[in-house]
Amino acid sequence: MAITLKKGGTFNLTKKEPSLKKILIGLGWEVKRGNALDLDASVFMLGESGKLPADEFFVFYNNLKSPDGALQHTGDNRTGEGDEDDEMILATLELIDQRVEEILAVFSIHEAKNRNHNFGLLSEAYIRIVDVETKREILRFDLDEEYPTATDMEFGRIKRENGEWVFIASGIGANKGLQGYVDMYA
Ligand SMILES: [Ca+2]
Ligand SMILES: [Ca+2]
Repeated sequence: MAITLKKGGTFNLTKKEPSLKKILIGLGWEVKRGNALDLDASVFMLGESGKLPADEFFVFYNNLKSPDGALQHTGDNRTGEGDEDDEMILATLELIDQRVEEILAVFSIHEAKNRNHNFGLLSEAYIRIVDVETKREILRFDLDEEYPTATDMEFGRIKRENGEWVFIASGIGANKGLQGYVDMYA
């Protein structure tokens, strides 16, 4: 059975799933009826300083692969239609650059300010982690709160702790836009 985390919950991937080699970070959402918006999943691979070791460690729809070859974004989804993962990032844990201490999964609404979009127009947003080898879902975090003012969010974070990878269901809503995260971490 997959573990369902609540906001703030953590899960030690290395300890609980020692055979884990390659994971799929799946993000899904639905747009409430009568609305249309483009949600984007991006990943920031941060070093000890809390910054990207190089710009290319920001993986998103225009930079699908991290320079260490560890992370692969499978591409942009513009509608969120369907129950399956809408955007996905594959991660090979042993390839992750040694400088990387944290991997942040961020959701942002494309041109949210211009189009007056926010998370209140979304439903059933989730992040989950799947073992690629066995196709088994290991954990998921369903966004069960409403975020009517947020246009973007740090959804989950995978952190290196004493050589182990720990997932944190962060769910921190914000209004900085994707560029705001880039400014913070680049
Ligand atoms: Ca998208
Ligand atoms: Ca969907």
